[in-house]
Amino acid sequence: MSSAKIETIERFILENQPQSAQGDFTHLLYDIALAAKLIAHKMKRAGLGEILGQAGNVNVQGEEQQKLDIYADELLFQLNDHTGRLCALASEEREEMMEIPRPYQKGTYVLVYDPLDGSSNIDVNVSIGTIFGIYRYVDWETRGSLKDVLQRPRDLVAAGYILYGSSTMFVYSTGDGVHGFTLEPDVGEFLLSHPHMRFPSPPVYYSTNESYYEEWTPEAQEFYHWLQGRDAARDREYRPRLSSRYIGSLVADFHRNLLRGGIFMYPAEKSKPDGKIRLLYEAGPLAYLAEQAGGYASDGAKPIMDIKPTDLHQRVPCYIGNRSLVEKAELFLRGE
Ligand code: P6P
Repeated sequence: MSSAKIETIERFILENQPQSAQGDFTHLLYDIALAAKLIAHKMKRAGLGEILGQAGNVNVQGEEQQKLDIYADELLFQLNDHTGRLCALASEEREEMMEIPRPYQKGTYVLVYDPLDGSSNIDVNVSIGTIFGIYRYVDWETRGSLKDVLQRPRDLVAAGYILYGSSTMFVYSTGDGVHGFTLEPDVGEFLLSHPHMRFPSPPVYYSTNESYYEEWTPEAQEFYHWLQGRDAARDREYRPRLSSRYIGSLVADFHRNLLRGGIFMYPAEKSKPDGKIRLLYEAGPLAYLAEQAGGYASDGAKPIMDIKPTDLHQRVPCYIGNRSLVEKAELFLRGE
């Protein structure tokens, strides 16, 4: 038997919660871990719809057939709307922010989330993920407002993701490092498997959808050439030998790069000057994790952590991973 101690996520959260956290914070993380288990359970059967003979939109259990991302979104809301821990929620699946319905009590935290990022990959059995961030409320005047939601990633008190892959992993930080837990499905517990995760060096991968190359700025194209190790006349200094890995699922690409070292980039494009990745519930929480893991996240010019959202669904160009690679991207994008 290994000497490593068995640590469940519940016990780890309790033993490592920030001093400033009250019980609500701890239970909020528990609730997200519960949502993760329920989504993972549902995910395993995602491809069985046809085989189980679902008639129309009613499946073999007689449940209303729901798209998985709608299911995940509803679940995260329903687990949190009545607990008195939150004052507002914002989801990739919902146009507007969600207030806590009366008569439920308003809480002091805000939950922002992408319930199932990359859900188009479900049909092809590629790993997908849930991304979340937790803020403290800032608007003392109301029961929850956009002011509480539209905060800089730097002001997050916690962030994390769940990766539904060959195994289900829960990775999060409350500001004291990044820690990964793997679901033991037979027991239904997330067990500590990756304590103190940090981007290893030298990095091994770069992740980008190079089919958009012609849409990128010349500076982004030059950085891409550097990543590929192509001869950039003005820059012969040492560069790491990198392999290209991109599966079109942000959480999976980010997670692999966190474990092996690398950079994910989704640059600005002529037709999409803010790129594709959403600031509030994708780039922001992952930027928080990246910095907690010794990495860095930039929009190409400045830290994503310092960008105050002006809109719930605002997009941002995204370079995230090993600090050395992201800072190099900034250098190229400044034209230096
Ligand atoms: P593209 C999924 O739709 C997503 O938001 C991220 O998970 C992923 O990194 C990106 O879009 C993929 O975008 O344009 O390469 O298909």
